[in-house]
Amino acid sequence: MKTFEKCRYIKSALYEEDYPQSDLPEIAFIGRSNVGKSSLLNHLTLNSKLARISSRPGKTQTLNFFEVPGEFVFVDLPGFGYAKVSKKDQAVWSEAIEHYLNARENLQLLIQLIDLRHPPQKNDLEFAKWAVHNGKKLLIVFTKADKLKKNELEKARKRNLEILYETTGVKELPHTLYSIKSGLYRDLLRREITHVLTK
Ligand SMILES: Nc1nc2c(ncn2[C@@H]2O[C@H](COP(=O)(O)OP(=O)(O)OP(=O)(O)O)[C@@H](O)[C@H]2O)c(=O)[nH]1
Ligand SMILES: [Mg+2]
Repeated sequence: MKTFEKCRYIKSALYEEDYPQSDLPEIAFIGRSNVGKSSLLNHLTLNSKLARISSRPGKTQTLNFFEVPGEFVFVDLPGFGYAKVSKKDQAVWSEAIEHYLNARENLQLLIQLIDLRHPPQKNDLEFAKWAVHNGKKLLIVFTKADKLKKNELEKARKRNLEILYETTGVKELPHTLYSIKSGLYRDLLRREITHVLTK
């Protein structure tokens, strides 16, 4: 198992010339604003101070790079689809994300976060479709599982997978549930990531 706790902040960037010069495998967290990307990174690494989180959407405003020294790099991306951010900022962020996704050669895994409580939204689906059609390795993480009752979890997971299947045409997308309130989900996701990196 990789040593997730050693993860530390490297730098932030919007443009390619500012990306860290590293050829370690990279894993990027992507999804709508407020879905829990930065929280998940902190939970996964047992470091509540690593990435900044907020109950207000639009917190992460740059591509933020975090390294587990010598092993791999996590990239916490700004959220997409937050209407209250100015059109200009939205355009800068989506261009920055798009460029990163297309240009970064050491990007090995995309972890797409989707709120388990709601059906995937238009931009969630557009992204999943893009990733599948461009042959990217994609892992779907349904977040905030603690906000549903136990007997609602499976129903929500099935509904969301069904919608993703309709859009992407892929029947068995790798996926897992997550909640920052449970160590069980942390263990599962750590194992999944380690598995991808050692394949
Ligand atoms: N109950 C619950 N709340 C969560 C969970 N994950 C994140 N949150 C809350 O969701 C809010 C948003 O979390 P962030 O981690 O900042 O979300 P983000 O996706 O990084 O948002 P942006 O940076 O705006 O793109 C915070 O109030 C978190 O405490 C979870 O698993 N369970
Ligand atoms: Mg964030």
